[in-house]
Order: sequence, then structure tokens, then C-alpha cells
Amino acid sequence: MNPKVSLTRHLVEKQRVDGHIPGQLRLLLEVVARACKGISHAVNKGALGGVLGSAGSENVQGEVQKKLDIIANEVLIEANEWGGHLAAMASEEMEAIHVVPNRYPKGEYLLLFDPLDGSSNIDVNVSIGTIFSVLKMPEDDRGVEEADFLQPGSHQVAAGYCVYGPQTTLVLTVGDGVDMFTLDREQGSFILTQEGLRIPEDTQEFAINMSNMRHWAPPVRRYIDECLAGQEGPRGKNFNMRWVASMVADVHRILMRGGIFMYPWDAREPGKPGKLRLMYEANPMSWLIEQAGGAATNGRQRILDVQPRQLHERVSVILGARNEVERVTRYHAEAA
Ligand code: AHM
Ligand code: MG
Repeated sequence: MNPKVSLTRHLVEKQRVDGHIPGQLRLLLEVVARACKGISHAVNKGALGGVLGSAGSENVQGEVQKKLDIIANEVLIEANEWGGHLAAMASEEMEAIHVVPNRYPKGEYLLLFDPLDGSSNIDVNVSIGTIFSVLKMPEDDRGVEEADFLQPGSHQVAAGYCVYGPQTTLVLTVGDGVDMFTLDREQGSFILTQEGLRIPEDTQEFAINMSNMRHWAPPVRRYIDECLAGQEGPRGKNFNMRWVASMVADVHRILMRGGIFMYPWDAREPGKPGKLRLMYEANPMSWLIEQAGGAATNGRQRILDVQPRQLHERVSVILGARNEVERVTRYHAEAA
């Protein structure tokens, strides 16, 4: 592979050859990538930039906001609102949608993001990231409103994340596979470092927060019990476990070397369908995983088919190696 293919060149060539990324979408993705570069710089400064610690406020879900959560949210909004490619944005950190102000031209896309996922890892120097999803405004829509965002994940036209770890890495799909770009800090640009990522159908590595075990539903417990039984158990093989507690980092590992990730429903808060957010986390990650040959369900249904009812809706998430996700989903059906 030519190591010098920048994100810009990659997208221009995609637009030219396949013709299926419209110019406005290409622009939008470049702006999101530029915002991620800005966030990466802020993250890297850490204590030297005075960006660590709590901001003393709460977001719409009652979670304490970190300074970097707010900075990342502002960087994304400021970068995206003037370009003319968007109609509105929605963020995990904002209660209401952010409509592009009247002083700027409006475009036909909607951008959704979790500006800084893995907030509990910010202050301890562990990988965190930005997750984003792009939808189109419904046709014949006169004014943008929250209901325009409530489209199933299968309607996404682009999705990706940027992980701020030992390297800053952007992973992207526009519906024809998954490509990965690494930030070249000297050049200041994202360089294509892997094309057509694929997830093996089987795995011997799972990711779940084991401290919630006593709250899990029986099908999840059955699956993990069988993994833990190792070679002598019904699976006949040993499993390894990893849990970074940053979805971006856990999903990135799965795209790199396989595995299954679960943040399933549990009985801690019975009314809540799960911890992770459908629109900002589950949908973009599920599409990336499917585009890499994996699968993603909420235990009963393909995540991309879930019809959202609210912007900040939560969902149970099981994603990664196809055969493992199908197994967990089958265990749910058998327990029903
Ligand atoms: P956040 O968006 O507030 O950072 O929460 C989402 C994160 C995910 O990145 C991660 O998978 C999960 O929360 C970890 O949760 P827990 O601390 O319960 O293990
Ligand atoms: Mg998050």
C-alpha cells in the first residue's frame, strides 16, 4: 500500500471513482477529521493544558462532565457549523439538537457524536475517543427538528471513530468496508494505514464488565459461564478477557484482532434498556462492525434495525465476531 495516501486523497478518489460519496459528505468527513485532530491535541496536553478533571456540571443523563467532554463537544460544533454541509448536530453531551445558525448556509446532513467516549479514562491516561454517525435529512423536510434524527442505524451514510491512544487513529465507513487512518503528527494529516478491515468469525477473547455479573440476564450469564469453563467446558477452548472501559478502544481492538464486546442489559436499573447510547455509540459501532464482517445485536434484534424513539435512547449491545454474536443472540431466543 502507498503509505502516503492521506484521508483527503482517499476520499477524493472514492468520490471520483465510485461516485457514491457526494462532495458535501466528503467535506463533512474532512471537517470531522480536522476536529478530531484538535481534540487529539487537547487530550495529549493533559495536565499541561489544564484540561483534566471535572467541569462541575452534569449532562442530560445526569453524568458528571469532564472538562475534556465539554472541550471536545465545542471543538466538534465549532468546526462543523459553518461549512454549509450540515442541517443540525446532536451530541451525547447536549440535551437538545444544535441547529446550524441562520447566519450559515444549511446542508442536507445530520451529524451525531459522542465527543469523548470513555470519560472515566480521561484523567488516568488511558485510551479514549470520539464516535460519530452521519444521517441524511429526510426529504421534503422544511425545518430541522429532533424527529429528523430518529432514523434507524441502517440509514447511516457514514460512521466512524477516532481513538486517542498511543497513536491517534481514525476508522471510517461510508458503506463499502472499513478503512483506518493514522495521524501523522509531523504532517498534521491522517494517512491511510489499513484498508478493508475484517473481523474473524470466531474468537477466544471477550470484553464485558465482569463486576456486573450478578445483575446479568440468564442468556448472558450462560454465554460467559461457558467461556470461563475453558477447554473442559462446552466450548472446548480457553477464552481470554479484556475490558478497557472505553468502547472506542474495545471496539478498535476487535477490528484489529477480533473478539466479542458486550454491554448488555442488566438488572441494576430495570427500566433502562442498557448503558450505551443507541444513536451516538451503538449505531456507528454496529455499522463499522457489520462492514468488517461482524455482527451486532441487542440480544434479540439487529441493532441497525432498532427504530429510535428518543435521541438519548440507550440499548443493550453485543457486537463483534459473527458466530459468537449469533450464539449469544440464540441464547436469548432460547430463554424467551
Ligand atoms: P461515556 O460515554 O460516559 O464515557 O460512557 C460509555 C463508556 C463506554 O466507552 C464503555 O464501554 C463503558 O462506558 C464502560 O462502562 P463501565 O465503567 O460500566 O465499565
Ligand atoms: Mg460514550
